[in-house]
Amino acid sequence: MRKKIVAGNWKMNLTLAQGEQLINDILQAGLKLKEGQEVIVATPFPYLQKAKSLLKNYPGFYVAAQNCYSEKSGAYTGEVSAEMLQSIGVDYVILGHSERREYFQESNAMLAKKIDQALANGLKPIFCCGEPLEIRQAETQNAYVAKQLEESLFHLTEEQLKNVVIAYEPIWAIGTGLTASSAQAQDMHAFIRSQIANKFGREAALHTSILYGGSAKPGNAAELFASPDVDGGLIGGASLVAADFVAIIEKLS
Ligand code: 3PY
Repeated sequence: MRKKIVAGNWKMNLTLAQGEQLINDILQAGLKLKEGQEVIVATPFPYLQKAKSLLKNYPGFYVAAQNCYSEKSGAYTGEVSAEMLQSIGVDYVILGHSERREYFQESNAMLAKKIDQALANGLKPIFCCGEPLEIRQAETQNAYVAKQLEESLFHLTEEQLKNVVIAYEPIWAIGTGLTASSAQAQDMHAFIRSQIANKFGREAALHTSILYGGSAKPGNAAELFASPDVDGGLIGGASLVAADFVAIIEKLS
């Protein structure tokens, strides 16, 4: 009913030749995606077109950017607009990754504008949310994530929300080797779904894919993906190794 997705977030890694090799190695594995399953590679900007051309004959495989700017166009040196991404055939865009929130001061309000730009240009946002360690320790993660959803997504219409994928990424599990337990992930995913249901209705909530991100790897993917509200993963480090990424994709049910 809702899409099951594994998305690889390459972050700022690999040369073009290495990226091309990685995609070819993934394709070599001959994965047979089931109906409703998708694989996404989120490459650095300069490789998007190449990635798209390598994947274009493979149904179920898509390309994502890792960011776009919050304005339509203009004097914003160094930025990349959603329209530019659309013009080279990009399908998805990751928005609000915790690294962007932390190192580039992206606020919930700015992310709302980025979401609008992405949707207005036919890109599907993968909207990241998640709490830092001190919030988890204070057990206030639900309120923290609810605010992120409210301030960046809840201005959308139900129709627009259909094109949004949510990724829950507990910050304490990103690049740290720590992973949320499948129970912690399921609890938060169910909470996110309940928030969407309250705002947009039950149907919309049931159709929204919610991915888990944060040190997901072949060894824990099956357990994470088995939870009823976990619809796949946004994969960091393990997406840079073809065998690991393929093994994670194979855990999708
Ligand atoms: C991680 O797993 O480290 C990620 O940041 C995925 O986006």
